[in-house]
Amino acid sequence: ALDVITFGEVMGMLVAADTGPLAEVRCFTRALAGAEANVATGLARLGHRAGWIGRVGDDPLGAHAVAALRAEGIDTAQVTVDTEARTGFQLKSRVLEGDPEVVYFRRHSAGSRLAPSEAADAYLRTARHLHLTGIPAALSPTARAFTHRALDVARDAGLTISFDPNLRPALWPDPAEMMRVVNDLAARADWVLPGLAEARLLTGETDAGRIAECYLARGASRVVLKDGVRGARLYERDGAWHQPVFRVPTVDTVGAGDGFAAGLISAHLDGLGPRPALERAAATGALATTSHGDRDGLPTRARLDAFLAAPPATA
Ligand code: KDG
Repeated sequence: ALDVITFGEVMGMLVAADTGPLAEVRCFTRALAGAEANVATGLARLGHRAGWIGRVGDDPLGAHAVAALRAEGIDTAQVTVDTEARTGFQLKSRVLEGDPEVVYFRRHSAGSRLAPSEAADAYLRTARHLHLTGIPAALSPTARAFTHRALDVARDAGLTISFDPNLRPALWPDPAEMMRVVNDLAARADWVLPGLAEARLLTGETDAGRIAECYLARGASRVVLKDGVRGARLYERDGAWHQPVFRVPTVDTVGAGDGFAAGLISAHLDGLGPRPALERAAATGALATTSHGDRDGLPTRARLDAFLAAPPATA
């Protein structure tokens, strides 16, 4: 049986080796992108049994992605090779500070052709926890149907469910639809893990406490608001906790939220309470930013333990 299942689109990625506009960069390094695959990778490195559901094309990017996920020990029993479409990919720039530029080549990709199936339902029922993000719901009607169905199946089978909105306005036809669909998904999850700016947009509230109340009133049992270098706040019905950010040599902020989610879910699987869970999440998220890839910095259990045994100062 699996501890955690997640699903989404995995993409090939070329990360610029030099700084400058993507149109001018000459050298790139191959990596892998995909928020949910990043979370599965983080969990597998921390020693949990993680499964990822998705589709790739019958092409070198797809073959590389599946081999890379398997090499992490991620279960790929529900990964399909789709002969009708190509694996999506993205370019990512290299920056000295701030967030890099990301450009997608993923319209009508194999990943967007994810669709509900009885086999996926049965697979989901074998796990303890489902992690989902708002990205697949933006990709296509069938991927959105998969998302809704996964929530139904997981709720019915008693899995705990975490949801990271991961707003990607570029993938949605219009912002109103994004807000409606993402809010609907959040209302059916146990944990909601937005960035503070995303949560402000989604709830229309500005104050962190008010945002948390909003999600708790809609049925969430745990809300975590991530606020970059200002750290993260975790709210449950009976308390609130703040975790400052660990000072690490950050080279690329993309993937921090995925590392954070992996750490938080890992702590839950290990039976930890809110305070140590938040600390593990912050540590995993911080370490994810120390590499140029989205996932290369994700720590093994030994690396995480060593980091937390002698943590750097917090901001
Ligand atoms: O969370 C990191 C992701 O943004 C990245 O890996 C790409 O999943 C991705 C997306 O769809 O933006």
